[in-house]
Amino acid sequence: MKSYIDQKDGIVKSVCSLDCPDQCGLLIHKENGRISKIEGDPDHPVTRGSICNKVRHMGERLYDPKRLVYPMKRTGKKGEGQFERISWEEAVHLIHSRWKSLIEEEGPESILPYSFYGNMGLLNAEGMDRRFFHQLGASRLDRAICNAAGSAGYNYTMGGSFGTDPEDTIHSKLIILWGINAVSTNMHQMTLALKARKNGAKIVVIDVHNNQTGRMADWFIPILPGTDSALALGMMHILFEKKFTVPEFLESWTTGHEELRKHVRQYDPDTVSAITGVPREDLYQLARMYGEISPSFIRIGNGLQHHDNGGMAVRTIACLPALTGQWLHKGGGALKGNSGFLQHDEAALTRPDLLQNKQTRTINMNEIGRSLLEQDPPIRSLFVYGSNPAIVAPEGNKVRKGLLRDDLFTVVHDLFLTETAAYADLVLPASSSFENMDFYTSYWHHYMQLQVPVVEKYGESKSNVEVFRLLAKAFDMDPEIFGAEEEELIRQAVDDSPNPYIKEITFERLLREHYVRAAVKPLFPGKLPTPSGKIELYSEQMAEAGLPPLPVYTPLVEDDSYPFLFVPGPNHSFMNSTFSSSEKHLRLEKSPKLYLNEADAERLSISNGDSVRVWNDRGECELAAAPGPNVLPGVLVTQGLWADTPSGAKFHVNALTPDRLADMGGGAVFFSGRVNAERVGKAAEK
Ligand SMILES: Nc1nc2c(c(=O)[nH]1)N[C@H]1C(S)=C(S)[C@@H](COP(=O)(O)OP(=O)(O)OC[C@H]3O[C@@H](n4cnc5c(=O)[nH]c(N)nc54)[C@H](O)[C@@H]3O)O[C@H]1N2
Ligand SMILES: Nc1nc2c(c(=O)[nH]1)N[C@H]1C(S)=C(S)[C@@H](COP(=O)(O)OP(=O)(O)OC[C@H]3O[C@@H](n4cnc5c(=O)[nH]c(N)nc54)[C@H](O)[C@@H]3O)O[C@H]1N2
Ligand code: SF4
Ligand SMILES: [Mo]
Repeated sequence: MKSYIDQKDGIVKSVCSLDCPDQCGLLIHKENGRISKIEGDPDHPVTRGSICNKVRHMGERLYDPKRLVYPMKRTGKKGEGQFERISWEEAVHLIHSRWKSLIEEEGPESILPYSFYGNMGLLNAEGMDRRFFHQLGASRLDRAICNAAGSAGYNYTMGGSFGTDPEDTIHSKLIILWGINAVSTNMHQMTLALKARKNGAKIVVIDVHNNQTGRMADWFIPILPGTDSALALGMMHILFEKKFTVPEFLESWTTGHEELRKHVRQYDPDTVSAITGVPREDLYQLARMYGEISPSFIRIGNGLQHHDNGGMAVRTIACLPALTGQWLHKGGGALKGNSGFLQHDEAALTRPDLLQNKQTRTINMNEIGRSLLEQDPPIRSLFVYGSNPAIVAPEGNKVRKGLLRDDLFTVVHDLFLTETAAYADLVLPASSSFENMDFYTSYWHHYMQLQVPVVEKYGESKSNVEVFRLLAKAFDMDPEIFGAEEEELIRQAVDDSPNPYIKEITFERLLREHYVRAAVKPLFPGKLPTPSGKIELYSEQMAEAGLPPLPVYTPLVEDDSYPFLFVPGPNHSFMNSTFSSSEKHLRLEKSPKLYLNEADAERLSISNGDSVRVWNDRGECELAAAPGPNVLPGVLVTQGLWADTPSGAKFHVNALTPDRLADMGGGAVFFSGRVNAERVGKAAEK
């Protein structure tokens, strides 16, 4: 196996491990055995040498003096963050003995893994851990916090995570960035869109916030939160009425276009304008542009699906390209995610057979607070890795109350003493992705990438794979399955995968070529993995699942009568809560702002910079007001999942977000909560 660990100096090809669609190729500079610089790899076919500021400054995070170096056990009260050093041997012994008695007394389902994609490497994020917990028979986690609703909606329409090739989008003549803050969250899609614009394309942004991306658009269309499916249905109404549709495409490659044509008559421009806040003339103009310009490409973001009706919003938008036959044009179509193309052999890697058909319970991670407090029989132990639920999970106050339970044995494996780790009984230090071997599959572009270890593991840190290997050993699990080395695991997952798109990809090729492209062909002419093989404008599958078989608009749940919808999304300089305690990234981001419409600000006597308390029955936070025209009346927007600060600043936005589940996929509804707001302090005099 190729390793650069012994090499003291040099430049090594690498890959960004963060939960970001771009999955950039990196060059890691090494000096005296340490990473001295991180830059983009100009040889990467899509990301071509440019990377974001977050990762350019990643080095500071890797060598941050706050990084965890050894295992620790709690000495103070839960939540206080008081710990003392222990050995790995003791840590593994403590986990093993506690879990062994829990399994004997209450069964393995009393143990719950809780993880997400702090590191997108597949062995570490969803490899050895899955094997271990399957064999243990622990409760299962439904990892639905990110894109579950939208993926389910897109899949009903298109059969899987298959969309336009982003590299083709330079050929598009109309690019609609719909509910995605691409400048911050998918920067290379923005680069490609700007290239297309040089060739004459128009960029339209549809968002509830005229943010970094909206400001770069040729046309920014503000929309009321949770009303996107109504807008798409209004577009369909006009497309059918004005005969912008392409009957041959509808006939050959879709189901239910006749039903849809009749069905969308009810979504007339006046009705849709009243729902969405998009003026009637703008709706007509948008539909006309969409009907006339080809190729057109819709990049469907994650923001618009973090709503009660998020699955249907994505399902509805995903129908649009079929109406105008865009899938037949290079650069035309839509993209929610592309992970279907690079799908590895998941069963070979995660071994669901080890569950032995046991009907273990599944807990939705969006309900973690409620589950910790109310689940019966109770969760007695939580193993957290690659995620920071005390900051990122909805109903944050419930989450923290749950983590405070004295009878809950919590283990947190992370690079830092996160807010969640502060509640742990045991804290284990994690190695960074640059210290591990793993493979990566982008959910946006079509390249699979390999990470080989670049530097020694920091302190006594261990990768997720190593930790679960150790635990498996303590539990006497089969060494054939649990002793497998990283290289072997990658071969199992990739080399003989049944996915035809990656038939030619092997461990050897990854090692040699660094960036290996899936054998992607245009989707049409072709057969989709939907039941009909076509784009399902009418979906029998949805009817069977008790959902409306045709796209519809359903209003958000009115959970209370507070006057504002609260949209707390991610920010430019953090990656979810990652970097929210890094000094450099904090300096770049300064402090969280509350964007509100100037009319609302005036009514509430709120001026720029004033401290505003935002609250509902779930909790509160305090943010600095930024009134202006960038959001519609009745909407409050803030960006960033901020860390708990030593000063106790109230930045925990998820204290206010609901833990309801979306219409599909058990998805999260971070942006569908209602709140009130009041000024509590004046802006400091400048
Ligand atoms: N810099 C940075 N990059 C990131 C992340 C990060 O934290 N920071 N996080 C990563 C992760 S895990 C993900 S999932 C992606 C998320 O990245 P995106 O897909 O961009 O999703 P969000 O940023 O959550 O929301 C996108 C936009 O949706 C808007 N929005 C909210 N509600 C609605 C609505 O009802 N309708 C419409 N049309 N728009 C709405 C928000 O104002 C926001 O501008 O980014 C990834 N990349
Ligand atoms: N209000 C609001 N809340 C949101 C969102 C929002 O838009 N608004 N977005 C949601 C979305 S889309 C997502 S995806 C989630 C993301 O939420 P999380 O998945 O919790 O993401 P992070 O906050 O980045 O936390 C990742 C943690 O993993 C750790 N880590 C990194 N690499 C490794 C490793 O190799 N091993 C181990 N053991 N740990 C590692 C990092 O140090 C970090 O503490 O947040 C959700 N929460
Ligand atoms: S976070 Fe995204 S844009 Fe930044 S380096 Fe990683 S993959 Fe590239
Ligand atoms: Mo996400």
